[in-house]
Amino acid sequence: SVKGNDKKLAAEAATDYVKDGMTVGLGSGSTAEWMLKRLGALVKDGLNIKGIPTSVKTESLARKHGIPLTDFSKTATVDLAIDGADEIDGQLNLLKGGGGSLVREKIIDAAAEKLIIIADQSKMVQQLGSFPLPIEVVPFGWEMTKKQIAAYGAEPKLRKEENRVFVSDNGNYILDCSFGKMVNPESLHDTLKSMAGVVETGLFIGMTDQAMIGQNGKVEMIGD
Ligand code: DER
Repeated sequence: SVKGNDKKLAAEAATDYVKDGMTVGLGSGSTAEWMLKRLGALVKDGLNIKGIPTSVKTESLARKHGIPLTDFSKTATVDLAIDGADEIDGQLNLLKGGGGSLVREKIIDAAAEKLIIIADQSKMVQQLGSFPLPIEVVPFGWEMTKKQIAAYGAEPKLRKEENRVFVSDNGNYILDCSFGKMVNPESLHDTLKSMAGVVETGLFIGMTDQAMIGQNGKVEMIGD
């Protein structure tokens, strides 16, 4: 219960940065769900925003909470994105994708003027990589892509959901790759991203402006 509360506190602290008239990138995951709930209440109280969801699941939750939605055919700017993470290091580099939404998350988070990450203390790490790195790959030739990635020391595992291969919102597969602690996550991302068949990795390097970290009933803000 305390843990859940810390996620809720972090999410609500981030929503303080949502101003009238904003287009807001809506993140995915359990911490982001607290953000959606809070934004729904603020919209009900008259806050005028439009959300761009980072997953089909977030889209349906946003609709449930009455948050008006838009998309990139209607808007060229995202004023603020609020998203979760699986790991956050001291430079606010992230490992994301535990929920399988990393491709749309990265498109929206990268487009945002400002990116605020919300999490509890359990996500803070010295070095990224203890959590398996999710890599989205094209289904065609995924076994070959897996082999290429394995050559870099990971054991890529095809993500399954209830014994069926997990298919992302974009119709792709996800390989969860245990690289272990990463000395240089940026160069690892660049190497992986250049491989044929790789759509995106869960390494979000140099993208985060601020993090709201909940711990023991308090929220610490990291970043500018
Ligand atoms: O997949 C992701 O990157 C999501 O942001 C998610 O992993 C965040 O985790 P949470 O459910 O603990 O917020």
